[in-house]
Amino acid sequence: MQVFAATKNAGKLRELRVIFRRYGWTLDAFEGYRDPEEVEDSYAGNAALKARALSAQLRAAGLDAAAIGDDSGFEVSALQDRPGIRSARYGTPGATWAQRRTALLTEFARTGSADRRARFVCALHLVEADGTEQAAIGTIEGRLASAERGEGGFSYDAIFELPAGHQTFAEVSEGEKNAISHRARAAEALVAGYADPRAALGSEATKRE
Ligand code: ITT
Repeated sequence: MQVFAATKNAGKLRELRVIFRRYGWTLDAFEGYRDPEEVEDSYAGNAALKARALSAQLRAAGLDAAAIGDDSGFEVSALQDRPGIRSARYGTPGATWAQRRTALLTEFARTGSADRRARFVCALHLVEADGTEQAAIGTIEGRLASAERGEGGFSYDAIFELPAGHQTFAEVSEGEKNAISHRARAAEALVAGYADPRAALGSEATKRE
């Protein structure tokens, strides 16, 4: 299936491409995608906003193709799960990613907490060419590292430590991350639901509640 990704984040796009290739889906960026304001208060809500916005833009451009939105975030338990859905906007506006990671480690240190539990969450939302919608969420639990480590990945990867092996997401290979990540888990659930029409009905019913 041909799918356009509603994202301006190159790291996400690269991972989504590799992950969905396993299921025979070809993902591409849409040149000129105009991202909506992320006004919802949930990952799922914002993923839906992105996918629906791109779907409308594809239709306006005369393209009969599916659109997928990804809204994700990094949650630290000792910070009441912040930065969470505001992960892309954490810290000083215009800060570099290295500065944001340092700011988050500093904020955590100030709490004095020994609870380093942290997780990544990814919500995916698919709008097919015929308007059918499908949604899924994936999570990976781990810990906030004491200092950033590793050169791979993007954004918060260098400060997220995996429970097994204690490597950060920036220290493992792309293949290893894409085998277990929040994004991979969300994709697996999305494709499973897509293949099962009863699951699609279930998610529609949930949306209406
Ligand atoms: P789009 O909305 O254009 O997709 P964005 O970067 O604004 O891009 P989000 O609103 O979903 O994306 O914000 C999620 C934030 O969490 C963003 O800063 C990401 O870089 C970060 N993030 C998401 N997945 C990540 C991952 O696998 N590793 C590291 N950081 C991640």
